Amino acid sequence: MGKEEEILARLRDAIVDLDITGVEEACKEAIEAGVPAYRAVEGMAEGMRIVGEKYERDEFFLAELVVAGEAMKEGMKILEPHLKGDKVKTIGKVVIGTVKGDMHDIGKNVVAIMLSAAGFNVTDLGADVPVERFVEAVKENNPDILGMSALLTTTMVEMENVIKALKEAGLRDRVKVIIGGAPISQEYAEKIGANAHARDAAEAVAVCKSLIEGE
Ligand code: B1M
Repeated sequence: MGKEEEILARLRDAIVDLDITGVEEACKEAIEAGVPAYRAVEGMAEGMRIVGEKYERDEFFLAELVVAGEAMKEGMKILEPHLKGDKVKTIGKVVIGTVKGDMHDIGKNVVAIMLSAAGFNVTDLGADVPVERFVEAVKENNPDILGMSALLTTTMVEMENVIKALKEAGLRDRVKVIIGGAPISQEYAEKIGANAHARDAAEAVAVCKSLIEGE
């Protein structure tokens, strides 16, 4: 196993072991070894996927999900400065948030950081964002793109509610809508009338760039 693979495997395992100090150490080591910060994010995300599987098998409970979430957030604090580019030119404006009823913000944060690094001006509304707040933010900020994240099958329906509310407010034609999160598919995006869907942060950046270019 190469050095990079070894560090990424350690990052993944530290997340699964709920070892916050281990995550921090492996993130620092990744940076020192010249591993691209985004690869380190992916290493942690792989750990989170395994944590989710353990939760489904009743090997982990809510307390473990909370600690795993904290561990990833601590790791992100170390990686974030290395994900940021030194772009001076803004290529577009994005408003992003996790939908109402949904507290999962780690993936949304990764997407927001990667979009900023790519040169987008990002307004992050946070998690548990009500429909009205998304609509208000589109009115106030006049973004090129509205991004919504959902990790729960019970909250993804909120995305459709936001799109309906944008239509009712006469704002739908002013903004492109991209959605993402573990339960979201391309079919779902088409069904609710979103412009696009992305499976991960790297794809979100590519898709947002193409939405801007297609304007
Ligand atoms: Co929760 N949780 N959780 N959880 N949690 C999941 C999502 C779950 C799949 C676990 C499982 O059962 N396997 C399951 C959902 C089942 C379902 O609906 N189908 C679940 C559940 C059930 C719950 C609770 C209901 C548990 C309970 O209370 N009994 C509860 C709900 C709380 C709520 O929101 N109302 C709950 C709570 C939590 C914590 C708060 C403890 C914690 C979140 C901490 C936080 O975010 N601040 C947590 C965690 C950590 C997880 C798992 C383990 C990991 C999620 C994560 O951060 N992944 C998760 C299991 C899993 O996803 N496999 C699980 C890492 C992150 C980098 O990836 O978020 O997928 P992800 O983001 C990716 C892509 O999805 C994509 O790009 C990101 C980066 O590459 N993406 C976008 C995301 N948003 C995008 C937007 C875009 C484009 C791409 O455009 C705008």
